[in-house]
Amino acid sequence: MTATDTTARGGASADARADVVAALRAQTIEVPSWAFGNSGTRFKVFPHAGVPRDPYEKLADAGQVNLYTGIAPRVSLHIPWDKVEDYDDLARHAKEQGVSIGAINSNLFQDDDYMLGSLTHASPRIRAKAVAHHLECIEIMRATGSRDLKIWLPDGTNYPGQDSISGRQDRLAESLAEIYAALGADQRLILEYKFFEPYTYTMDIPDWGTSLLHCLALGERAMVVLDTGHHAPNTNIEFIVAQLLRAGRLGAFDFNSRFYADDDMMVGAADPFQLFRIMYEITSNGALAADSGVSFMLDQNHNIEPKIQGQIRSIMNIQEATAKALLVDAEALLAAQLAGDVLGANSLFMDAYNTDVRPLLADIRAAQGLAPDPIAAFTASGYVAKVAAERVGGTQAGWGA
Ligand code: PSV
Ligand code: MN
Ligand code: MN
Repeated sequence: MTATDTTARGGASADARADVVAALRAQTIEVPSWAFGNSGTRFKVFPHAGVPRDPYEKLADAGQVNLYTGIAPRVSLHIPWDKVEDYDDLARHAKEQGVSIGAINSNLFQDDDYMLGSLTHASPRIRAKAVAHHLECIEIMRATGSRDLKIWLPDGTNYPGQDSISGRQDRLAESLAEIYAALGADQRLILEYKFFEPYTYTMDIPDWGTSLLHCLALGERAMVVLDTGHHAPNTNIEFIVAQLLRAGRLGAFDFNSRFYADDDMMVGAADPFQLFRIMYEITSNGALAADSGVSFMLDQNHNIEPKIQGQIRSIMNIQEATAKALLVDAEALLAAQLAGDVLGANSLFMDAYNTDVRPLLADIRAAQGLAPDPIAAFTASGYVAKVAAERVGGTQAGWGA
């Protein structure tokens, strides 16, 4: 099968096949700077040779992911982990590596002051400190050309009665409004939710509904971030995707996969069928295009697998799920749905999912001058051995830095 002569979608016209190829070629995925540093569980962090010592080296590694996949042109930063003296210079360096700066992530989870909350804290002093951190992040966005301020709020409570649930929501709404007011006209606030952890009784933004309500109150440049690892088991994530798209408020994905909790494993590793179902909601609702406003980001921590290859694998998994979703025969599916043909509709869906799209993607890469197998090509390049020699003796940047 070739990119121009795919038989994956039986009976599909040459035009439809060309559309699939064009959509895949236009897809982009953002990688997180923190995926390149050492990270682990609370039990052990396994060190990897050649791990970046500063944000510059993280961007160099991210540049490799883009070089071999051709679809990872942006890198999310995390402040203060990626703090530097000169952000114009960092943005210039990113450009030299073939990438640009994506979302700026704030950090509200590593400061002693935030034990009982940050943007929701009962103390006006501590809320003001948390708001000021975001104003600093917005300055960094201006210097680096970043569009999105990403907030994951770790606030919550551990015990019933510990604090007022609604009082905390009021304080959160006020803090968010101050941050939103500081954004430029071309900047967005993207707001993540997570059902538990670090707190166990309540989280202040536990679900997409809470995030959406805050976004609606803030204004049209406030959007929800859906982290695929932040849901209770068996949650129908594609349903949430469809709802947020209907509301025009799906701002971004944090892609990863989970077996038990917020595992941050490679996306598509635990449940490739779920990833396909999610991507089908995206492709069938016209949300894949760059101008859809949905940013496709990875949020992963590679503990035992090599980091750059781990990012490449995740990107390939998303590409495969996207290709399969694009191969669903929309016309035939609609006809089956309208006719009440339950089994026929499901078969059409499963036919697309069960298609081996790897040859199609290899052909698309070859047509772009990329190696058909990006992981093999990257591994053969010797980059890891080269940076391991150059970066000897440093301490890694990132978590805890
Ligand atoms: C913590 O749960 C978390 O994994 C969130 O998903 C954030 O997006 C990420 O860390 C980076 O702050
Ligand atoms: Mn996340
Ligand atoms: Mn998470």
